[in-house]
Amino acid sequence: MDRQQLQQLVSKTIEAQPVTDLHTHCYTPGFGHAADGTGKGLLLWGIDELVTYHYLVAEVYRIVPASELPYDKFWAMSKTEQADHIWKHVFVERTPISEACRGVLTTLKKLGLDPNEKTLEPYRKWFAQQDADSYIDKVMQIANVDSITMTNEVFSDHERGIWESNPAVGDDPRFEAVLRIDKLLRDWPAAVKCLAELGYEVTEQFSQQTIDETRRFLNDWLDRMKAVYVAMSLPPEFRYPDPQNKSGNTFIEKVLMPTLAERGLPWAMMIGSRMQVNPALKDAGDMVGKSDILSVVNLCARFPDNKFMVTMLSRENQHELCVAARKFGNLMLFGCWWFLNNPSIIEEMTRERIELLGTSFAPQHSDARILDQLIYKWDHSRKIIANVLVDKYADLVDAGYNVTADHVQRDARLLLRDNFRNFCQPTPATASA
Ligand code: RAT
Ligand code: ZN
Repeated sequence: MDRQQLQQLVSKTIEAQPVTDLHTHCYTPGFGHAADGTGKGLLLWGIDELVTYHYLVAEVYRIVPASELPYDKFWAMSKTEQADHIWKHVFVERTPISEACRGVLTTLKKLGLDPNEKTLEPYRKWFAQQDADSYIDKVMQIANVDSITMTNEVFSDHERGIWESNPAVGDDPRFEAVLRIDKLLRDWPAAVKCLAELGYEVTEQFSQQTIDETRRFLNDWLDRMKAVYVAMSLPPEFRYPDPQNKSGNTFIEKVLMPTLAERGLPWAMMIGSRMQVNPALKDAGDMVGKSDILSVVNLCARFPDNKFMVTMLSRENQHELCVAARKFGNLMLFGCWWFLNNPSIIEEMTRERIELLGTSFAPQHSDARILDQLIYKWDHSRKIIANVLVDKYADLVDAGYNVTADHVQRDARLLLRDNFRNFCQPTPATASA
């Protein structure tokens, strides 16, 4: 097969392979949605949401600084006013060349709209005609995503209330749930307060009763959500074991690990987010810090019956993290998270991971906060993954190996869908050192 044939085969195969998106912030319509008039819907979609994505809020503040538009004034504006402000300054008066801007353009184009409009009105008219439920099908079809994994924040009173009043809210075959529990490690006293209010007999000291009750809380919510894994975003300072955080160590050892081992479910750790360095920017105010890979190694070694899905936010951590994954079969690397979700870095990380791990990782997740973003996040990433694979297959051809369409198909299936799905199957792991 020559390079041009390879290029065609790989692009076609990667485009055609349905993706199981393992981490998003999109929700079933039962959680309420952007156009339902309540202002509280969790499923965000449409042009005003796309343009006010927090990545773009950060970008507009590089152009119109807070000295010209104080943050509180921006947040007091309606969603449409915020979107108009961002569209004018970031998309019309400047060239929309950043990855987050380009994403909006790709999305509009793939929806059949012209991305050159000077105002948002024509888009608003188009989106107003869509119905949330069938729009999900449309977006999934364009993005070729076969399953959307939610992020279900058990410590959000609003979201918990929805699960409690409508236990079937997660029952939509297009979506899977994930139990998100940052507070249990990031702020144990606040988590204890919340659990106590919910009727669990817990105290800040880890008595056997607190251990049992916290496990009961996790099991109750894993059952209720039918969650496919448990997730946390953790700071760069996260350590295991952590001499400064005894309750954190105990929570991991006595609560989280045994609960998940018993159920055969992974713990997804997203490590390296330094929260709120500029709180005035709200969701756009977080940043990145370098993390400690040895802590992940310690977890994988000490808990061979547990499974760990890990992504790190710092580019500098990626190589060492790949090496760690070579040592432990119970460690699955995933995605190019947040500030890494840019073409140059996706390419670099995907090459590095293939070179060190073959096809045994999950190269990407969308992190879509707004449903329509599935379209661009996957369009952009698929192209990069395909290009990297073409180079890698070309190297095999140079080595005299016969690369066939079956090889490409098998690899596409593993990378975009089955590595994640298989890893989440409720079976215990056994780390191989
Ligand atoms: O990428 C993002 O949108 C971040 O704000 C976070 O959602 C992050 O991905 C997370 O899940 O904490
Ligand atoms: Zn996320």
